[in-house]
Amino acid sequence: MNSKPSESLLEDLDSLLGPRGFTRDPRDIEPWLTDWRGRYRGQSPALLSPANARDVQAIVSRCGAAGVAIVPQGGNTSMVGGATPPAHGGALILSLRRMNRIRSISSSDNVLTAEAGVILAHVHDAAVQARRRFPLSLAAKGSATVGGLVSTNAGGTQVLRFGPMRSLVLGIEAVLPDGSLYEGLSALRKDNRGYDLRELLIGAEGTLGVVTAASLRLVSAPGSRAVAWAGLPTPQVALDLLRDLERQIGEAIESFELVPANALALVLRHIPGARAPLVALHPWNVLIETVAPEGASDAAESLGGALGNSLEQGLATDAVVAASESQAEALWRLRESISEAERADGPALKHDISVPVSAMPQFIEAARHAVTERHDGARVIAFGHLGDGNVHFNVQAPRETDAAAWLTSEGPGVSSFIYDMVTAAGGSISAEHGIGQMKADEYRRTAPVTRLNVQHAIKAALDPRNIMNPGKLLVHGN
Ligand code: 2HG
Ligand code: ZN
Repeated sequence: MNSKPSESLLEDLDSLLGPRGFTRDPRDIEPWLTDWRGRYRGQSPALLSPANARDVQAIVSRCGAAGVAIVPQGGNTSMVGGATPPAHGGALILSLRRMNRIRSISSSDNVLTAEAGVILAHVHDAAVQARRRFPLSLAAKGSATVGGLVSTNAGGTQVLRFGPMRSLVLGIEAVLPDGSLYEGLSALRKDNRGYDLRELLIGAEGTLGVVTAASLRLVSAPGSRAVAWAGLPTPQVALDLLRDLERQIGEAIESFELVPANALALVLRHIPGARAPLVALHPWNVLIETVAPEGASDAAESLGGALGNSLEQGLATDAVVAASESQAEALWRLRESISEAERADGPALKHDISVPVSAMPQFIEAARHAVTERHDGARVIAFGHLGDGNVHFNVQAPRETDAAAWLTSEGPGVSSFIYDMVTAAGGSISAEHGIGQMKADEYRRTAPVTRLNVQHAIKAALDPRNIMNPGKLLVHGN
């Protein structure tokens, strides 16, 4: 059990951090008590905003000694309530947003070192200025921060070619639960000295320490890029199209995102300025992005040629390649606005799941059928990263029902049902969003015992007082 922060601890933190780093004003704290989806709401007596890793060490040491819980927070874009404080109001929010300096960029090492509070879009800009790029992107790039991306092993829309954060983080600086500083920033490509703390901290959801900075791998800037949209009849044809394009242009493919007709319809309804990309509506669509290195022939030309061949084989019904950067952006906006459009449409159940890539088309159809058979009128929106075997299998309440009431009464049963199907298919109930508080119970129910035992042992070894983001990922012992 954690302790409530005492008045003397709060006064101590106040004098340590000063007015820019410490507030108890409810108006300052309010925006950080609720998650982006508006699904979780917590309470906290103070918001701590340290300026540097030394401040974080001092905070963690003091909270550790007092047994007070800390909830690290970056851009507050978690889909699973991972950065929302608990409702009992006993935990302190530790915001990394003030630590927003890019410490260094080396184009000869292809490494950018950024503090935890740097926003992803700023990492992108800095990399471009150095004539490089950081190849991880997601819809929340304007608010998601480096610390959160590391702590959730974020994925996004370029995993197909470059992998998730785990493949892009070379080193980490973090404050561990005992207040010590792990100085693991690194430009090394190879470092084989036993257990890797970096790997433990990536995806730990703030339960093993506070990430304060990370060294990120950069790749060369593309010579040109091409973005296309294709309409097709089924997810299986979509996957066949991907494999056919890989055969023709291989490595050039960076993104291959699946968009069903109902997700596109939500975007067209709720997102101002959104326009359908093809003349007809298709049951399924894919957004494809390819790049060509400098000096190679234009990406749009080779994607257009390859898509033309695939169309002739019946692997798409219709397709368009963006003719300009603004058309390319408009196509991406359709894809990246799905979460926002879904949120505007009302509450939904989110299931961020993976199965082996080859099994995904069949899984989507079978799971949709099974869910709608059990829950007449429930609406499945399955979209996302087909090429990674990861879709967001979201479920909306039947029309004409009170969505919030339906989600409360039916939601847990629907989610367990879907997670059982995923587990039976050898999949994961958390492909990219993490476990957070939303899936903690389901994770405990579905995870292999050995996996849970080892994770609890690691947690107990590093954070014996359970001060780091309690209630997330691992709950109630095992
Ligand atoms: C995406 O792929 C994000 O757009 C969010 O992971 C998915 O809103 C969702 O369910
Ligand atoms: Zn996603």
